[in-house]
Amino acid sequence: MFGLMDEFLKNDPVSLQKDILDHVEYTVARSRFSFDDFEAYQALSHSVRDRLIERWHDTHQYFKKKDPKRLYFLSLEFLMGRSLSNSVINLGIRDQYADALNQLGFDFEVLAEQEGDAALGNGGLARLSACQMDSLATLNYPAWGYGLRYQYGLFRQIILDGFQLEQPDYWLNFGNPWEIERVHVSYPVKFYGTVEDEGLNGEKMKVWIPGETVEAVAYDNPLPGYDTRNAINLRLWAAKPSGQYDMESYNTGDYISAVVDRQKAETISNVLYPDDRSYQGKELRLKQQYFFVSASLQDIIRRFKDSHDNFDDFPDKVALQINDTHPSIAIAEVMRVLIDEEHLSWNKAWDIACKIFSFTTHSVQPEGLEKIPVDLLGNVLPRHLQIIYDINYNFMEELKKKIGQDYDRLSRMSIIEEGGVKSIRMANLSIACCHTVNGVSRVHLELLKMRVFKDFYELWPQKFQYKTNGVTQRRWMVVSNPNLCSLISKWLGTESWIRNIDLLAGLQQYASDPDLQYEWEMAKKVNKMRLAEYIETLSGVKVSIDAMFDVQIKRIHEYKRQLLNILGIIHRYDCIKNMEKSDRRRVVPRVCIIGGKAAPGYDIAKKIIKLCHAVAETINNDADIRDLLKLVFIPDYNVSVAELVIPGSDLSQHISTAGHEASGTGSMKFLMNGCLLLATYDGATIEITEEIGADNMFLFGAKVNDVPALRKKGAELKAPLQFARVVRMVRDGYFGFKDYFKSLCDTVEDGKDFYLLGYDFASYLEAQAAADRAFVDKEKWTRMSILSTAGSGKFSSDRTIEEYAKETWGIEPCKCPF
Ligand code: 26Q
Repeated sequence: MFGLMDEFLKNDPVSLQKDILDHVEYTVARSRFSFDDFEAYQALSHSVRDRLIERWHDTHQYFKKKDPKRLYFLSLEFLMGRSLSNSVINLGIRDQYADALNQLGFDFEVLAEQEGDAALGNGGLARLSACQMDSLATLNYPAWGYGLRYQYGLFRQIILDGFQLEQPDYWLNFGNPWEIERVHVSYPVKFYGTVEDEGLNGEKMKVWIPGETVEAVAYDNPLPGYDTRNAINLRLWAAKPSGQYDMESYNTGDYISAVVDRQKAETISNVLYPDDRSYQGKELRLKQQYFFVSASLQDIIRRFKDSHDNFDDFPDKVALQINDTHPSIAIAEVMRVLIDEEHLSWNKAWDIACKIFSFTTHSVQPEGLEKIPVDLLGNVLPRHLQIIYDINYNFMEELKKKIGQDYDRLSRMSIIEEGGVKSIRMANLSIACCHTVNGVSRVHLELLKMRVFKDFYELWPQKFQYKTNGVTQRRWMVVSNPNLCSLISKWLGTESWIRNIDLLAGLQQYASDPDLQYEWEMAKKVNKMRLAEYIETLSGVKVSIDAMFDVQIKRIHEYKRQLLNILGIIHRYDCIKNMEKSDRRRVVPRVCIIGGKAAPGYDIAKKIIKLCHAVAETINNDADIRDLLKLVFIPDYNVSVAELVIPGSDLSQHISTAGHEASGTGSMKFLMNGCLLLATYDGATIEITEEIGADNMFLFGAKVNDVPALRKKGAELKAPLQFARVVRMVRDGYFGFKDYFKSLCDTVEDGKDFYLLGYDFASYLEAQAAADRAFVDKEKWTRMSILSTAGSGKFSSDRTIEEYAKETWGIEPCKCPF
């Protein structure tokens, strides 16, 4: 199988050039004597893709031969961003391509900028899936990702007069060289219809007679590991009209409407739902969930049956990971397939389901948990509803044996929620079946145990675990911050940290070394210049790179408290305005940078964006303030914007109300890049503090366990005067739009301030003042920065994936020989 080794594509500059030019001519269909940057990018990508496909084929043949237990990672969202740079770095051929392109008169970096982002996800959860896929490939795990190939990714954010507008992200417009359409890998997915009782060999059987069939077609996205031959697959499904026609409507002559109806099938994979955790019970969303789950399971079972004929072996060969509850209909689908199609007994099927599924939850609020109205589920997936009822019946019987007739607790734990709209609680279904329920940070698990899933924890304590999130250093350091990386490799004397991140700890011993400090500051300066140019092109605001770049980039949400940040900026502005001119010399200049999208239906979040622009308008145009303070909003925040902004930041803010951020992963990216954190004790920040020491961060605010008591105090909890003053400035129309901002100001009034902005304000300002003091002491700041990078090792997704592999999935590496 590997005898063809010497026929592999060659990677010397001459072969690469020939390859690129051939793609210009035959793939892009342009003349090799005349093509622009975009065409060059297309040809280049196809050339890289050829190399990817080679490894991907070998990996899959090898997996087939070895037949290890495989992990199937089911997620409705993957936020992959761009692929070019990441691919050539992981394949180890970036420099060769850069040389080849140079000789053709092109710059690799310029071509890489031509690529659009694949934004098939919302935020943290989706980018986490992408980081974990990179680690799975790099660590040689036999894993597959499964998801949906949306035609429209997360909306594009346009800012008009400071207001957010959403525009569709038709990302496939110019083709996507990173995917391989597999027209022959397709499965029918069924919806609607009825369930009938039938007798088979004297046994009663349920038969689902569906009302609609849609075809799922596979699009494969090869994902290369770093420094390995392994390349794994992310298989995304697209909906196509089914090959099975409704002959009747054709024959009755209604040809046009029959074709139009068939075409409607495609809407299933059309558009990604923006993250609105309270937006539930939509039919299309349920169809998306089932569509990708059904196709993936058909694919997984077909692969299993290729080499096995007994389902007893299934749990030894298959681990299914459910990324949040979004794919949890898979549990009912596995039961349906095993019972109705494979004719296993209920008990056998349930035993298998309980052994193969594991579940990770990413939320902290019980009200954020997914519910599907029974009527909706019964209509779209009638057989699944029956199965869920049966699962619940068995679960309730088992529970009664353990806890007796405690009806309150039984009804809290039931998979079925009675009441106004009778619904299926997808989290309860997931916990009832999965062998493991993982939280995403240590404190998140505590919250799950003590609050969100308390009843379940008491019943099955052993199911509940946590795996602190991590991010991949390949993308978040090597791709996005090459200056810093070459510096690190030089000082460590090795590049091995790219695969073994614990080696970064070796930087600690040099943290005070003046030579490293100098080089470290220079690397930061270059990144700040790049960011400053970007800001100027975007917003016309000129910023000084001597100022502290203070950044908060993430989805806009009340609990993430961008409003606290903006109110802090208003306070800073107000202080400068009221200072004697001579005192202004002591002010540490700041460039405050905010970026993020608000869910289209989330009013308050949209007002926060507008307030940011209104405040920026006032401050940036106040001649009195000059370079002492600037505020810029970066529009259309996405993965590639993050890659540019993070390396150029000095300070980053992670200031959620304690107990609300399950983990947070942005903080880890900043940490790796030597940006200091200004943060609350929430999510993974608590663990970051343990790794790098509280004195290397700026921490503030109420702790997780303080929050419930503080909330109880209500209006008794008086916000400090400084807070009242800045809120009053907004209320009184200092920044205009007085009426529009009223409801936003109302959310932080005494007694209504659910996210405790008023309570945390004073300590927030203190933390900011500490950051100012540290920044003017360059030696101290740079040492803190080096120690941040040096202490970031724990937050690599490589560590997270090793833990999942050993403790949850039970999979072993399967390394394809070179
Ligand atoms: C639900 C119903 C309908 C439509 C959309 C949704 C939906 C979509 C996305 C609900 C939630 C999400 C995303 C959640 C998310 O990103 N959570 C974040 O996960 C990160 C990775 O674990 C954590 O670091 C963050 O703390 C957590 O907020």
